[in-house]
Amino acid sequence: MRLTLPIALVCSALAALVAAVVAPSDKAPGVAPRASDSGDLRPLPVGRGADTQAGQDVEARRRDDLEAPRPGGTTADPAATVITTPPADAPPGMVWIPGGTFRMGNPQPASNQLDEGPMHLVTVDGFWMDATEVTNLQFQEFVEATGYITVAEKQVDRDELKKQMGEGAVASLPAEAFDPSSICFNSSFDPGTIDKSDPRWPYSVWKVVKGADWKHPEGPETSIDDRLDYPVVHVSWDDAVAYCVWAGKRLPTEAEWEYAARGGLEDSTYPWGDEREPQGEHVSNIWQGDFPFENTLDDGHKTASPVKSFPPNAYGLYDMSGNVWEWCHDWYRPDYYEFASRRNPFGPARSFDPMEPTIPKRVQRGGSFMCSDSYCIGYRVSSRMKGDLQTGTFHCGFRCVVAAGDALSRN
Ligand SMILES: [Ca+2]
Ligand SMILES: [Ca+2]
Repeated sequence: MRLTLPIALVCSALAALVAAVVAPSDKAPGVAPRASDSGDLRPLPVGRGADTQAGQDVEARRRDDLEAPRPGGTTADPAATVITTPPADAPPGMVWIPGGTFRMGNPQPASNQLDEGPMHLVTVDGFWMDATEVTNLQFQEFVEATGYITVAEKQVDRDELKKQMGEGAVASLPAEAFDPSSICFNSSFDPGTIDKSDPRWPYSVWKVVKGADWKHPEGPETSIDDRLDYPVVHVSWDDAVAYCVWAGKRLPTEAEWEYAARGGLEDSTYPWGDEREPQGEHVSNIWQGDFPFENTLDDGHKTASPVKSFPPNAYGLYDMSGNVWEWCHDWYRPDYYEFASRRNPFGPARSFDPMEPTIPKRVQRGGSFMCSDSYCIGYRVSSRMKGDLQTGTFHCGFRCVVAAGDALSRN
């Protein structure tokens, strides 16, 4: 099924939908409702008693119902020995993340960061993680081997759209609304139209670009010829998973991602510590200046940067803060931390974003070159973001993991 975001930006019916919600981030807006395997999207009556003695049995049953199926090679048993030693040599391009227990989340989330709480202890078993975001070169190898076509390269599925919008609305769309396209920054937005007191203002700074896809990251006139070591972008969650399957890997869980991003530091704000620019040095690719009006480019990069442009964290992971957002395995729910398993959590069984409740979303982490302190601060290790799983954008990519248990089960 083809994403419908381009339609959202050209169809008045979807524009009304978009206008009804707020995305407090640098993220492009979500899209129309659509069929999904996410199932029931209603909010769940989740309590806060998961860590209390009372109601433990109820909570255990609730978790069985609410959490996603656990893959082979991982355990939810809190008594199981934590895997800290790699059972084999690291796969090429990956680094070992020794298992352990950490405090996940934000101890004092701001009012627009409430999904980062409650902070809670999580134990993850060891795994290998790609040292960098998946690059254009790596994705090119996948496409050449499989003939895979990403969502941004496909025509919009008219029949699918009818299910979401109704026949009349689809019939009124111009033919070009179905052309392959993806989402980029609208650098020609009119500053005079930006009213930051209006929560819908971020929608002014995005645009649908016909011909934008992973091979044309900023539109059809651009290419990856000189960007093979840049992170691949304009990939949907499904596209990322297809790559992972081909590579014999999977997407990291949200817990694995945050544990790895922290680099063994306790309660730090960033992968390297608590100062965003230690000793005045820029150590990540984000946005400097007043977003979206001015990017002062103090870190040297207007959009994406080659992977490894900045120092790695203590685990040897690059760009865990900034450059491009990274898809995670988990469905997104703002209340997931309230009922998540404490051992190898694998995400909720269903997606629910109160801001766009009809759109199934997966977690994204780490922020991007579009994140600034004047609006989105998604580059913190505890920051949570969510994206329509069928929408790619010019500032979201991914990296993969291989769990120790997964590797052992294959041997
Ligand atoms: Ca930058
Ligand atoms: Ca990143």
